[in-house]
Amino acid sequence: MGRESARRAAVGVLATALALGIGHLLAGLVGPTSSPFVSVGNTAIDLAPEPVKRFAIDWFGAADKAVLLGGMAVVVLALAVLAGLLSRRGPAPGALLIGGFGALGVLAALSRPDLGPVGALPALVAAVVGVFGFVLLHGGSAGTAPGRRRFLITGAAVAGGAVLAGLGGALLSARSGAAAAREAIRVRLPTPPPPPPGADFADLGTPAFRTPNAEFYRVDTAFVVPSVDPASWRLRVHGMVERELELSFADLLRRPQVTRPITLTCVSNEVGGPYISTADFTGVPIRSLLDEAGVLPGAEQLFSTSADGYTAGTPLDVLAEPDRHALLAYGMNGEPLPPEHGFPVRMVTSGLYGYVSATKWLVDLEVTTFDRRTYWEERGWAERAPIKTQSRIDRPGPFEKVPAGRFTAAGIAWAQPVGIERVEVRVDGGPWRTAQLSTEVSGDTWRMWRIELDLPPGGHRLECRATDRTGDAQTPRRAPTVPDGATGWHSVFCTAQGAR
Ligand SMILES: Nc1nc2c(c(=O)[nH]1)N[C@H]1C(S)=C(S)[C@@H](COP(=O)(O)O)O[C@H]1N2
Ligand SMILES: [Mo]
Repeated sequence: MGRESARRAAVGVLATALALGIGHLLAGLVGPTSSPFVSVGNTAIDLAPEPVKRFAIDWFGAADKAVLLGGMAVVVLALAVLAGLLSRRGPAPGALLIGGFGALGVLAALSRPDLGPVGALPALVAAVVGVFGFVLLHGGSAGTAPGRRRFLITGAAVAGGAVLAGLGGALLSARSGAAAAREAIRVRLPTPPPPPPGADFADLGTPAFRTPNAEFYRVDTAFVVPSVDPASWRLRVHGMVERELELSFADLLRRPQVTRPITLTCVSNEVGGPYISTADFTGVPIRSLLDEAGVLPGAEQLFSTSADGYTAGTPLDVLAEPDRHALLAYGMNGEPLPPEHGFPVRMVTSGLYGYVSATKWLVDLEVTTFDRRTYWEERGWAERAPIKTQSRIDRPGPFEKVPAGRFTAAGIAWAQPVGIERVEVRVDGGPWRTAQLSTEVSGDTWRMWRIELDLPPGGHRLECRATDRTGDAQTPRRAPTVPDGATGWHSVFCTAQGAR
């Protein structure tokens, strides 16, 4: 790239950086999700075709947002350079390109369910700053050596301004954020008691019975964690009910408090996958709210909406079951909900995959029929999604080399809400042997298993299968995660080494 081209590319990058910096600064005042980068990121997530989303969840897991952020940064940088390079004669082509993308940013912000028209302001101002900044810098970049020096100084000033504006926006967003409210909040929450002895085989590589909040799996469509202030939080329970309810956070805290250990599971979990965790959730039984509101005949689902516009539908017949544990939770393992797990209030329902039953950053509950379609249903996932009985081998790990002879394999099994009756393991297609189970805490939670094997030297294939408390065995039939959860037996290959 010649010196002139480099300069023009720099003009594109500087104008774009300034635009995004100012947009981020304004978003600090208007609301964190109105930042152009964020609203475009959120729109990209919602518009992404279902297989792309599945790919992102499968391959990047909880890092999927960071990967998207990086990808967007690369695209924006490329466009900014292109805007500069296209503007050989005059600033018009680059200004048009930047203006065009600015307009897309405004449209993205306008389409966000959590943002009103004011939410498009940061993107609008960013677009204007981008276009005018580009034109001005372009004019100033032409000419002779002293002009070049001046350009360097201007460029440094603009870059500095962009960074300062961006940092200012980040600071403002952090201060307005839920994190501060969460620190300040006072909620009576029971300290989780130690799980009963033998509730896990963590020394053998299974997860601990209770998952620490920081290690709890996370799956959601939110590019940045929605920020919900408990002081202004209101929950309406409405639709096909006799009496509409409206609750503040304080109202919720005044209600009888229940704490239950529940194992949450994601429908996107492949056989052997990691999207399963357990916590003590504290909150209010959903059934008590529904009873108070009085569900009208003909109603089918509890349609929940989150602060960022995500929706889910929980079958009312499931929520009406007397033994079903479903909570409006505000506590997790003795702490207020962490921001990433739905602060201040989320749903948790034992026995249903998270996408139909565990709405985070909950703001609205509508009693309705299945005609009302939800975020994931519109993308091809099932209306009803009970958790399928599953088991997983955690030890040995895939292709692990283990000593030949006596070896203890271990893993987990789950069948919420009925619980696990039995886990069996076989080696190299041989006879099934029953594993030893961990102490049962509740049908709502996972159970660990372990079994002592005698492995001759060489390669081996281990398989496991679970049977639930109703006597139903885990099916060997392989099914993909779409539309209502993967099935099949988990198997692991390992190599036993050395003499027995
Ligand atoms: N607001 C909101 N709630 C949501 C989701 C989401 O994308 N947005 N994802 C659901 C899915 S698919 C799952 S599996 C659980 C995961 O909860 P966790 O992230 O606390 O583990 O949250 C559910 N609640
Ligand atoms: Mo999920």
